[in-house]
Amino acid sequence: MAIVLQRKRKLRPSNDLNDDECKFAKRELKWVKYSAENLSVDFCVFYDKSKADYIYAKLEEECDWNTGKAAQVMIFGRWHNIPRKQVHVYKDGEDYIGEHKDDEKDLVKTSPIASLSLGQTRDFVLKHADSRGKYAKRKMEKIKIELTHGSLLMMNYPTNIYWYHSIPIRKKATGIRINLTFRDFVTK
Ligand SMILES: O=C(O)CCC(=O)C(=O)O
Repeated sequence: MAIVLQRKRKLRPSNDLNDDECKFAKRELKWVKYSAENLSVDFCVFYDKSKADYIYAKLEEECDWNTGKAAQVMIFGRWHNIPRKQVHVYKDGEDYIGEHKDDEKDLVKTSPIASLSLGQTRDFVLKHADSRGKYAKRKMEKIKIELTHGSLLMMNYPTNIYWYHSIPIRKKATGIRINLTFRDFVTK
């Protein structure tokens, strides 16, 4: 699972958008809101199928996929495994991420965490900390969101403080899924 991608070419600066890109950036998105106790998640189809297909193909064509040491980065003196933190490739439904909260020391806790999905649809499951495991303090409904090809999920503050998230095993999911996660880190 979990392989880093590195672009072979440089990205253009974000203020260098052509007319089509400006139109795309300004278009209306149909957001769906998920709310529960201390949970706020926004979800939308960000790229239609043809755009999502195009980006998926570009990622496959233009990126080198690394593993091991080559897939790590040093942040504030600590080695981070980029695959776990930023880019995930799930080769099929056997690849998964267990229940966790994002706990990077330098994460700006109040910033949303944005997660873009490409390829195989997978479930994203949110569970309140109080409702986990054998010694759960109380019963709370878990929340399941289908992360479809081209979709964008925004996990807003304070969701990540109170809720665990995971991508569970789905044996029937046979395709590859690429996930790009965007987080805001404190810079010194
Ligand atoms: O693949 C995903 O959508 C979730 C990734 C994730 O849980 C994480 O980066 O902490």
